[in-house]
Amino acid sequence: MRLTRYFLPVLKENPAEAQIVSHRYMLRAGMIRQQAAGIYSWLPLGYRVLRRIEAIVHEEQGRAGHIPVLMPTLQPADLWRESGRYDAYGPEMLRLKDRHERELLYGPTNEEMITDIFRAHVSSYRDLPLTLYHIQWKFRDEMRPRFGVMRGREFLMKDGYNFDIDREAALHAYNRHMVSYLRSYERMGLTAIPMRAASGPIGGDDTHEFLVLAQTGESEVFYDDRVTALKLGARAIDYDDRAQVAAVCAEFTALYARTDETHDPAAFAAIPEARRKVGRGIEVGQIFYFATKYSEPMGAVVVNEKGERVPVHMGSHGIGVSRLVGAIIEASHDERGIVWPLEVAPFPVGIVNLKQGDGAADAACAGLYAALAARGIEALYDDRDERAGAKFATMDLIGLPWRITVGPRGLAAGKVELTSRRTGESEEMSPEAAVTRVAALCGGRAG
Ligand code: 5CA
Repeated sequence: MRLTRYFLPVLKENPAEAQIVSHRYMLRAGMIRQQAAGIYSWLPLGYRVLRRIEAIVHEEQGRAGHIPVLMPTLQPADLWRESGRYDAYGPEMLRLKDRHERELLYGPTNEEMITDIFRAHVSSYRDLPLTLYHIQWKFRDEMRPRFGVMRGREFLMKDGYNFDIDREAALHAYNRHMVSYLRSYERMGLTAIPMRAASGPIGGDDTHEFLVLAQTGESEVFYDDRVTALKLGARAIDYDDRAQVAAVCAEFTALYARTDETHDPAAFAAIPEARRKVGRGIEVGQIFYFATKYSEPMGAVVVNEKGERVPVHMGSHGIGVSRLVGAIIEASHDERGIVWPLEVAPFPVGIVNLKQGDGAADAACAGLYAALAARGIEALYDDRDERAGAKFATMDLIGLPWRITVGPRGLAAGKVELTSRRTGESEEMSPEAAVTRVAALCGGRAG
């Protein structure tokens, strides 16, 4: 993408309304625009990151055997009357009426609707296990929308729902979600710690939240420092292997890690003092097992092996897709701007032309751009007629992992400069070598 043909409305000044760094940088980097309290448009750069996060979530859910669907944002109120949540949900639910005075709501979550789909089409244990999910906009009329996309009113969520024959099968689904979530967050460059939590309006006793440690997080967290070192890494997971998946979950939940809602001061005090940590965290996901809370009142029943009609065991599992954009920035930035992890970066590499209009520099940049494209790498080429300082400031602000700098002086010696946004380290090399190196560095990343 050539910057002169793109839409990147960067702001020079710090927006007064932004209290935390991710909100500030998202506004300054032209990623979002607020349209009403807690409601945002996603501008091209922000939209790219959002799409990349979605793609990771889809891939990892696919690996776990979970099936994508798409349910609407508007839901009939009557479905929610069946579960008893229409009245229980309170003022967070946006309620509306259509021209026929039929009551609708803008979905804050989808337990009822997915249960309705299930009961209409599934009636035998032979069709289980089944896990369906979607990535769809939600609305919660939060009392205090704040921190940009972190606590929005309209926000993008991945929500998945498992249907299983009994508690054991449903707990395996719970564990599959935990592992696939850990893998998703790791791919986004995040350490997200599963912490035992409270279930709130979703229900059930078994629930974990996933927290990214950050000073600006809304939850107070208490944890054994060793939990922050756990990594899934490249280990192979067989999602059908109940024992293996359970063992991974046991490994990641054995050490003390809780939010203020479930904190147990006595258990915490038993951890050696040097490892006892109190901090703050951003909740980027939550998983629930709630047995038959929705299947019983809504009649989601299957015939089991013995020919008996039994309500299915369910759970629901959410990832805050739009919140993650802010959470990643909170976890990865410096005083000059965002530092995107490669997998979620809007572009993997930027090209800075230090002297636009110089024949050799223009030709070298065009050549680099084409050679990268031929290897499937889309660069953001800053071809504006701007001073070098302004171009560097923009690149630093938008945080692309790699920058290739091209100028007449370097080119006279056959060199361009490759710079890492994260370390600031630069190396001179030929344009061909820069292309090969960037291709190698971008390894697994598509696009
Ligand atoms: N039905 C369940 C699981 S699918 C559910 O709704 N869970 S939740 O309430 O925990 O939401 C899932 C995730 O959505 C949260 O972990 C959080 O990351 C994100 N989320 C919740 N509320 C907001 C909000 N107001 N703004 C941005 N993200 C939010």
